[in-house]
Amino acid sequence: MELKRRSFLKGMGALGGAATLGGGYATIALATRDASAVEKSGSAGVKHFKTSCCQCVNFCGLDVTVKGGVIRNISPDVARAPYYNRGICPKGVSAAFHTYNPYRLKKPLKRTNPVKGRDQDPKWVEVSWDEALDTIAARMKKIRAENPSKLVWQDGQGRYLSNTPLLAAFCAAYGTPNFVHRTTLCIASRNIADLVTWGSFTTLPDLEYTNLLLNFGATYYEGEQWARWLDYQTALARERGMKVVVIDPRLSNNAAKADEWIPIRPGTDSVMILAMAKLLIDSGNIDEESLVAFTNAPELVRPDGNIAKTADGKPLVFDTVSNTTRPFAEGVKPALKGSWPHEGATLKTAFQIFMDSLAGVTPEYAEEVTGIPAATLRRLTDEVAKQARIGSTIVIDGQKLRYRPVAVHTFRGVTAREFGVQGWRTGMLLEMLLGGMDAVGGMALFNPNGAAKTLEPSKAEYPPKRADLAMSAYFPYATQDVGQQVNLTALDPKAYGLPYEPEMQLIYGSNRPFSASDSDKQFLGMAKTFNVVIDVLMTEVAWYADIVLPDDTFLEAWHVSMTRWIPDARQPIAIRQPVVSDVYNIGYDAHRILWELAKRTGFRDGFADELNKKWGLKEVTFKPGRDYSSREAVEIVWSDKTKKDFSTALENAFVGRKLDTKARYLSGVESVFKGPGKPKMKFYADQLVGTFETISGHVKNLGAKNIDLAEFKTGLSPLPIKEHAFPKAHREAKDYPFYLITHKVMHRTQTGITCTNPILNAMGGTDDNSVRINKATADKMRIKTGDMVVIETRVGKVKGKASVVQGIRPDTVSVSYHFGQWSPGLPAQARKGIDINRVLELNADIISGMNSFNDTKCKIYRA
Ligand SMILES: Nc1nc2c(c(=O)[nH]1)N[C@H]1C(S)=C(S)[C@@H](COP(=O)(O)OP(=O)(O)OC[C@H]3O[C@@H](n4cnc5c(=O)[nH]c(N)nc54)[C@H](O)[C@@H]3O)O[C@H]1N2
Ligand SMILES: Nc1nc2c(c(=O)[nH]1)N[C@H]1C(S)=C(S)[C@@H](COP(=O)(O)OP(=O)(O)OC[C@H]3O[C@@H](n4cnc5c(=O)[nH]c(N)nc54)[C@H](O)[C@@H]3O)O[C@H]1N2
Ligand code: SF4
Ligand SMILES: [Mo]
Repeated sequence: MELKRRSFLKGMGALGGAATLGGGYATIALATRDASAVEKSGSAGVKHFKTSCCQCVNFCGLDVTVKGGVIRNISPDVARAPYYNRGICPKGVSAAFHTYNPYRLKKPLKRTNPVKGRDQDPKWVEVSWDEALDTIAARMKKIRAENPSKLVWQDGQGRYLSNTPLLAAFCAAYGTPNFVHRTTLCIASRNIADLVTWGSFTTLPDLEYTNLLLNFGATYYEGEQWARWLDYQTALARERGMKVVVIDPRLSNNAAKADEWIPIRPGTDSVMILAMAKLLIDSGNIDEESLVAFTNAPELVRPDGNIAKTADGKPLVFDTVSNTTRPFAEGVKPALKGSWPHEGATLKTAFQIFMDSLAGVTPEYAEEVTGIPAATLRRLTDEVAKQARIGSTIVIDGQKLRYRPVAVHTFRGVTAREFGVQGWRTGMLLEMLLGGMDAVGGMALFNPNGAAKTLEPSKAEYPPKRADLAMSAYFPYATQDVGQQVNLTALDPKAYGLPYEPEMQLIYGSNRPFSASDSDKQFLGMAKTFNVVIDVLMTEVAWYADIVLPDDTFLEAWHVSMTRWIPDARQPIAIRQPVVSDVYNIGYDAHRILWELAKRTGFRDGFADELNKKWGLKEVTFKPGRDYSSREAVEIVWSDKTKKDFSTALENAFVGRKLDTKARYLSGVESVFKGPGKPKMKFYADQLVGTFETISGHVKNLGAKNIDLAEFKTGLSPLPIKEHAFPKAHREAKDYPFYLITHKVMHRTQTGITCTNPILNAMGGTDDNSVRINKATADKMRIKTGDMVVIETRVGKVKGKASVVQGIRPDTVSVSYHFGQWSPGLPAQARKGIDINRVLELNADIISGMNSFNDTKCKIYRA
């Protein structure tokens, strides 16, 4: 039976007031395409479902109460606490409103106005699922016969809903290399800094033992990944006495709760850290033993920047035992500092080059660049040196372990920018100087890998194969795709030497053009392709679609969920399960859409085959010749991965395991990198030098265009240098006096979803965003809270309300993301506020392809 809007809204009202539960619900009849959940819940009984949230990248465990087939309550799953989240946030608590949202898409829609634009009415007509799927499949067939690369897949939230292998298998079976996720809009530069430094990615502070946390703009009280672990663990650690220093141009909630807030000038963290590094080195407060044992800091560098190697490729060090240059083998004691003649050239250790490069980076110079008083930097560095307890060990469970209780931490603060990879490399170098990588209380690393391809020069291919230019000469280490590049390439493929034109985009759970900097330009690119969008709302990307397909929400659908690791536990697998069933009678979910498209386009068996490969399934597998429902697919993956009965999935929604002390501290950098004959962490990222040489060759020999070699040389520097604190937008926009940054707010997630959630919108003050301006600045300009002001950048202008605050640097303004959506298909409440991405400059990070978010400069004036 159809859900009638009036009874639905009545239900919503009652849901808001938990105390008034009762009447009304029995009248809401729920469609039961996949009846399992509703059957289990019964019509009157109360049932609890364990599942995983997917409204942001935290993937928290949820415990959902359903009564009479209606979601009544969402709480944290207490069983997940030892493995990850202790609580959930307001978005998770109110997720029912996402599912029962009257603004959801309910039927497939076809555009009848061929012209795409913000101001163009697409003139939607409802079509049947068969018509929609056949139309899409016909086009996919045609493209596949011509050149399958012309189909570009893009996803955002969608990948997290379904997990990577499902979507990757679809693209592989179809034959397109253009499988593009959103990570360069998110934290690709952080991940890729990790990948080029220690061969895998993600680090967390080892909060159980950390005594000093240096947090560079990570906001686990407002946003952040791992937030529902970090918030609780920092609280515990602070009770123990841990000190927190937050470095952020803005008084974030984290800064407000810290022991110290250091309001740094945006983009200049590298210089702050380099100055601290120099102070530590000059005062002898570094862990020389760890630098020699684990990193390539003692390796000898040739004048051309490459590491000197033996004929069979072994890096050379200077052995202080034999006084000769030789590989780091048993019995060799490498020198950390110094230079030596070798075969007619002078070789310096990588560490010596780093020291030499710091010559001018004094605290006084850093003060000039960062705005942080030199005395503050000296005091902070002294504190770091004292707290790091270099050389100390601690015994835990009978294991004697390196103990360095100082952790450097960031997410997007240092990385969502042009020199994002270098920014986070600087942070890791600081941790390496202290010997804190994988040490107790230091920086915990996830699965370090000394054999990773990212520790070698990139092929930096030219011409590029992919529409997003990933791994090409343009973005040589973009192992996590370049989300914002597809639409830019579509505007002019020849400018990048792409041998074909992207013709069709299949977009699942992403509002890509809206979420990238200089977003109007993104939409120009999108207007050129045939677009199919699978979403739950008429977002901006849907507004530019040719066909829109509705989807079930994460509370209605089966998915294998992404999970999060923490220093002392792993969750190998988690699932989402429907707690209610297809509330709006949509009839299809994304999973079924993919099977239908594979079948109708003619690659269903290939899809099944690729699913087995991408999931690495061995015993329980997908078979050719049939479709699978999403529940069946989840059951297959669960069974093969866990060898446990599916009833345990229904009951727990995840499996977890705790790590013992040995696995936690001795299986990472200790086993992969330590000592003679082992690969080394890249203190000095020599592979970037080789990569630069390859790219220079492509420019000279193959005529690669749009590559400024001087900029690439700075970007691909093997060591972080002070130039990384001066992004292009800061250097060039001289007439724009203010730094413009963005941040997240707790009650909103990205775009879509929460913008239509009535509870979150009703919360006072959170239904709007504003331009945060420092009081001294505002007074000078006679701007008061509530005044309308214009933000003008080199890209464009936007208007918004001013908020005059103390908690931001006088030379900086900040605007929260998530607001100002403009799709006419969204309700008015979702369209309030400032769409800040329209005015942000895009100067992507050369190494990773990361979109720059926090580098723009602007003018501010009263509207
Ligand atoms: N509520 C909520 N939570 C979320 C999300 C959400 O949308 N809403 N999204 C999730 C996702 S996908 C992600 S990737 C994470 C991201 O989580 P965070 O990394 O916490 O990301 P941002 O909100 O981008 O935070 C940027 C912070 O950096 C500061 N900053 C800006 N410029 C600089 C600078 O030059 N130096 C320093 N040191 N700081 C600077 C800003 O003031 C801001 O506090 O959040 C996740 N959690
Ligand atoms: N200025 C500025 N810009 C930013 C940020 C910032 O802090 N400041 N944050 C950046 C970050 S960290 C990220 S990760 C990117 C994210 O950018 P995107 O990859 O574009 O992701 P979202 O905006 O989360 O888009 C998610 C889409 O999925 C849809 N959706 C939600 N649930 C479902 C579902 O169940 N099924 C389907 N099919 N669709 C669903 C939503 O309606 C929405 O359209 O944005 C970035 N943009
Ligand atoms: S932090 Fe993210 S995943 Fe966790 S409950 Fe909130 S929205 Fe859901
Ligand atoms: Mo993100």
